[in-house]
Amino acid sequence: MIRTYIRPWLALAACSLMLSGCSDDPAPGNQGSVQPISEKYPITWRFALEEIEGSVQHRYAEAFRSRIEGISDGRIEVDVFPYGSLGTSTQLTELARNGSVNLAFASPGHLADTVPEAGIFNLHFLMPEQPEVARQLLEDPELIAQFQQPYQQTGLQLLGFIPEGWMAWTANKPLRAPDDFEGLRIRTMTSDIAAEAYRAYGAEPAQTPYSQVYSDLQLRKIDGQTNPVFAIEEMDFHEVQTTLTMARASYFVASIVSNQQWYNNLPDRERTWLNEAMRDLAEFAWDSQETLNRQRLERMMETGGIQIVRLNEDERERFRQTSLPVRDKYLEQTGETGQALLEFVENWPQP
Ligand code: 6CS
Repeated sequence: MIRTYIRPWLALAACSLMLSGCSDDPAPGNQGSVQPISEKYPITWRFALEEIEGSVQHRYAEAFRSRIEGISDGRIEVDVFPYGSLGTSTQLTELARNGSVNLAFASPGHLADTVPEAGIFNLHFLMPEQPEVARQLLEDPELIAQFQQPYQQTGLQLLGFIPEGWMAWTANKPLRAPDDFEGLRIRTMTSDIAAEAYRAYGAEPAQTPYSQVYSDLQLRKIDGQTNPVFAIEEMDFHEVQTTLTMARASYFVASIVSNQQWYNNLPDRERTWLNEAMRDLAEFAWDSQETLNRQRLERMMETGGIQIVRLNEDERERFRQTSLPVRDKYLEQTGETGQALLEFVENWPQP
């Protein structure tokens, strides 16, 4: 069934530019230094999401809100802004950089034009395949430390990586070999490296915001797109595509960022609460995306609107070989820092 939607996403820029005037709170970068501690609480942290309600990011943010309110005994409250209320991913990153929001999700698929090193998560056939191994890698303090300087150079503090599941490909045909991508207008996230990964297969990538994907598919301005299964279902992309191909080529990894100055100026105990809440939620984040991806796949299979194709190992190997030159492009953009990151990930011990 093809529905006609009036979607809220495109109204999203309006409030974003006014945001710093929308609240009585002091500007985030200034918090923590002026008032005596007893007078300043409760305070509100603003958390901006790149996804709609019910998504992996939304579930995480709601769990974070509840955890931090618990740890701080109600001193810290969290305002969650789902996608559609503030701006596109790129705009949310800008809001975090200028301090209008305290916390934001920043997906490397968009962020890599600003923080090229983050583009590593757009490379295919690089992440460990086993979830437990990938989890250990993403939570490794040394990995986070290696990313810290590139993020900080742009005014962002990297707080952690959140997994969102394997990226699946949707189109109006199965995508079993690189040849199937020849000339395919596939929507990718907006960074050049995200597009490059599909150009390597012969596709013609369209780098557009998330909010535009459904209508571009519906209007046949593009032929396909790529996202984790949960997102394909919740954004209704399966309604305007016939086939979902599961290649397990890349993993969707989102980063959580804050304004660096705000983070540095946090009173010690607030920084401790923040770090503690994120640590407490690491397991929740993995379980939650696994559950959501499984349930949403089941739901799409039950309704039968989209054909599911799983690539075999030979088919995956052809994609893997074709994808490898993109690593050189990543290195061209990132130099020694990227080289060190790539080696770190490539050499991560696998069972
Ligand atoms: O495709 C995108 O642009 C978006 N996809 C997901 C699953 N999360 C955020 C990102 O902006």
